[in-house]
Amino acid sequence: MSSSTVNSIFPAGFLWGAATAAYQIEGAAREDGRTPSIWDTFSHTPGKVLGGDTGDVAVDHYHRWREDVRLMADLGLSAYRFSVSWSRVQPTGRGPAVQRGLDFYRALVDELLAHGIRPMVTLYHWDLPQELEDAFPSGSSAGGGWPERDTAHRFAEYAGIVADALGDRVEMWSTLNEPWCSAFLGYGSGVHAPGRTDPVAALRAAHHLNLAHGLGVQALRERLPARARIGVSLNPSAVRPLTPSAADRDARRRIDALANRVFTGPMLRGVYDDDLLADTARITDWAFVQEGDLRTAHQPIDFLGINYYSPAVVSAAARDEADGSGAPRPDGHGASAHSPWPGADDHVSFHRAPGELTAMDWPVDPTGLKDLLLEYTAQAPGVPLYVTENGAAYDDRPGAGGQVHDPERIRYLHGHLAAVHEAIVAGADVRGYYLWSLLDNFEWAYGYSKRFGAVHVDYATQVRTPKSSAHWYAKVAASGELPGESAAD
Ligand code: PNW
Repeated sequence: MSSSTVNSIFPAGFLWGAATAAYQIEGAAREDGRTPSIWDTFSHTPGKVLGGDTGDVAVDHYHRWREDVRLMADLGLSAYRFSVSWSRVQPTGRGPAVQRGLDFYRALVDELLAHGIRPMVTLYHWDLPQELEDAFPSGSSAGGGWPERDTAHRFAEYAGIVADALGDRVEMWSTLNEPWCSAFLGYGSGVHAPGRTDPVAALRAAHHLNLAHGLGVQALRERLPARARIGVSLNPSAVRPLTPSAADRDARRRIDALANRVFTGPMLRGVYDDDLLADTARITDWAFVQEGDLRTAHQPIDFLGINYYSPAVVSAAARDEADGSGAPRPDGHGASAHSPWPGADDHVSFHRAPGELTAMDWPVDPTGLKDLLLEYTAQAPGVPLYVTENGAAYDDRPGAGGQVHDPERIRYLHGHLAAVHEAIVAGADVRGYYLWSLLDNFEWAYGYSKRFGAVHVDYATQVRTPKSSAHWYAKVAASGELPGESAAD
């Protein structure tokens, strides 16, 4: 990427943030009226999460939020993205709200604002109230949840509750985090909650998430003041063909449809593309898409959040070449008993992108981020972009004196921030960056084994220690300038 020794100056007002999600940090899983979400059920099911880890305690943010806001203030962050636990504020997923749950988030927001930190609320970061997963509105025998249309309406009602409670003090609102993961890892490959493995359910879930987004935006618009900014966070796949051959480019097209256009089609353009419908025609006729749904999903949005970690490389299916050997992987990039790619398995093989690997075995390649930012600048003209997640897991261990030295993470962040800057110079309207994550936390199917935090957490004592990357990021945030490469290490 940039091999310059000159500092990259970010636009004035650029937000320097960090991100978290409720289930990954809060703990207090049974306090103040909170009921189980699908992630409580899933993590308590033996064999689903590495080491049998759960979010019961997590990093105890529910009790340590003041300390955590102080940490952010000490690091000079100007923005913080967190999610609301649905079952903490509306335990059954329908009906009246629980005031204590709402009070927690109001107090958190007030504390952030008192420290000059702009909150971004994510309404849904994967923790569906278990009661909604257990409901069977259309008589399905497999379960309810996102494959059921009613869940989208329940989400809109919940969005209204949170808007009523926080709308006077929160300006930035995101409906969903990474609906691809909710639909295809939750109901397709089953490596995320609720752990179902049914390609039809996965596609139904994707549609109802699109519908939920649209209904959610409508519910927010009705209640929020005009200054509110409403958007969504997607994890678009920066997917490349292994070779320029027509066959490999067709594999790329298939994954682009299933990873990206299945959401951006409805949300940004009000359509499901014909090739997506054709590729999945043997699985479903998409009869669950009702008249008007696409119009509902296609709401004007005020920003688009891009979450990015690593690119994907695909080719036409060729079993012996692909690195599909290893154990099932939560990212769907390895052999797995159940695929998160309905209809694509006979056609597509995944390959390792070049580049150093993080502790997730995800290759480091900042160009993917620059490419995505420019691609969505073109696809959503006039819609400001935020990088709502970017970061890396490494095997961080406190050294002598308790300090955590993580030069790999500094290099990762430096490379990706340089990519963001290059995208801005090339015309992308990127308004902010939220590092994933503020704190080490519950990394879903990997439990506490993967540390993404800029701040180290000792899980035995809950002691927080900013890693060297946190101090580095604080300097970048304070100056609004990314040091030239020679100054990165
Ligand atoms: C995102 N994949 O998750 C989430 O938004 C965060 O909650 C999470 O901690 C972070 O990225 C790091 O994993 C993903 O398998 C999980 O492709 C899995 C995948 C992508 C994103």
